[in-house]
Amino acid sequence: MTEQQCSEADQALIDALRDAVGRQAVLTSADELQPHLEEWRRIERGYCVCAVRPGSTQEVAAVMRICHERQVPVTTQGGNTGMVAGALPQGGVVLLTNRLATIRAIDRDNATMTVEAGCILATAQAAAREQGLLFPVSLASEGSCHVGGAVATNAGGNNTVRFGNTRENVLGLEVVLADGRTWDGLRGLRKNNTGYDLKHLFIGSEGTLGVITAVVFRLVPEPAARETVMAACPTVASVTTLYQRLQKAVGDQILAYEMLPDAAIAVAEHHVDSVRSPFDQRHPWYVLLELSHPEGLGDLRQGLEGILASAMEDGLVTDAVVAESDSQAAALWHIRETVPEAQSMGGAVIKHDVSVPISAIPEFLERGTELLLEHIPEGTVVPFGHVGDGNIHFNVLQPDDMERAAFLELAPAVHLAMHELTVSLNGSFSAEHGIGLEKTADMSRFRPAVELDMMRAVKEALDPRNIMNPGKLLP
Ligand code: FAD
Ligand code: 2HG
Ligand code: ZN
Repeated sequence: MTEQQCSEADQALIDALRDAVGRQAVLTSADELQPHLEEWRRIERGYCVCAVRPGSTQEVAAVMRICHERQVPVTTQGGNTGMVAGALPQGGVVLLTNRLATIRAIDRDNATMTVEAGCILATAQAAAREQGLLFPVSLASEGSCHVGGAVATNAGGNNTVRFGNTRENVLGLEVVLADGRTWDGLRGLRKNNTGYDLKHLFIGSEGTLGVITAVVFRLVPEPAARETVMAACPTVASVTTLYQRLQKAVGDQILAYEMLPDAAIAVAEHHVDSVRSPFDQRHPWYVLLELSHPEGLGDLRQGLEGILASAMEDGLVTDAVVAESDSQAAALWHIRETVPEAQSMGGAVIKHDVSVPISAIPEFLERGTELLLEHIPEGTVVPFGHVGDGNIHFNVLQPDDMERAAFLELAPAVHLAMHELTVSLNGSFSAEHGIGLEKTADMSRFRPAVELDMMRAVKEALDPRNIMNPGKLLP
């Protein structure tokens, strides 16, 4: 393994970091650094002097003191599953959280869990489950993203309709500030009105204000009964109308309400052997919905069958598959969870993570699809995702007969048009993935000056030397 060429200042930085966290915990070779300089989408690339892997909050504090003193940028990286290149360093030090992975405590009676930032999300979920509790945040990337990354991006995911975004599930944080001081805010309280609620500044801050080292999450009782259904729907309007009916009938039992167009299932089937549509015929749209109840199954199944029967009578649903076992439910979820990866298997993807009021979804889907096809007539439009939150991943896939570079060159104009449409419908140009490196220009374009001023004032107060993930989030 070859060391990168580096300046005297860089070498001094590396030596200081090695003294602080140990030689093994400072990575400098090109081979070791490579995975941390690439992103999941394989579009942007990063660069850095070195990566550090601190093994404790104290070591994170030591790293920050060194970088603060020398005014060296620090980019915190968790599972590196982010979709907006937020975790890609643009120089300086990459701070990896994967050695901070301990579950410090589970308080069953308080229904809370204190967990270090580098713990894989699925590991935290499994630990909660062992105690009969449910960790409410769930994403397709949960097998590799970290809880710290989920907090830093305020990740949404599949259970948001019931439990909110990650923010709504965080009770306390431990954060190392830019200057190396540690804030211990690890409280497991549901009520605490003692001045500004500082944790909210760090949730969704994408590593621009501090390094989150540990989190207290609220947990909820593990539901005793779950029902998973895939329903085929003729139109987008039928998808949203079915949602309204479910809300009225079983509102707080809806755990997930996801939408897939036929193109999404076709792409997943094409690229992934284990994916198969559960229907004999193709349908334009599908809903994957999950209901859950803390107690028995009886009423839940009965209620669901009644809703589905009347939806079929009214033409909102043309076919439906109700999972009869956990493995059937898992197979239905497998289809949904495979879509992000399958899309990328056929080439590049121009992504839009956007949200509009649920009432605007049918119009948005129609106009958004037209708009994408105007720009890329041969593209496959794949609008899917968390329709119950109004959050659509309005993606378009690279056509077979178009070069990757030519396709990606179209991205800025396509993004602008799609984001303008979204904002004109009172929507958001970033529903759940954040801003990162990708959407800073949209921040200037779409967020009012007064909001940007307030954000800059917060940034200046907490990171006066601008070393925390510079170039991300704020234009
Ligand atoms: P990273 O990608 O490593 O980092 C993301 C950002 O957070 C960066 O700005 C980074 O600097 C910052 N950061 C990371 N850790 C810390 C920390 N400890 N302290 C301070 N800052 C930190 N997102 C959703 O919201 N909903 C989804 O449904 C969803 N599904 C996904 C499915 C797939 C297949 C993939 C690949 C991604 C998906 N994502 C989704 C995006 C991504 O997984 C989430 O944003 C996730 O929460 C990021 O976690 P991570 O640990 O990978 O963070
Ligand atoms: C999901 O919901 C993710 O699966 C990824 O947010 C979205 O692939 C995408 O665009
Ligand atoms: Zn999503």
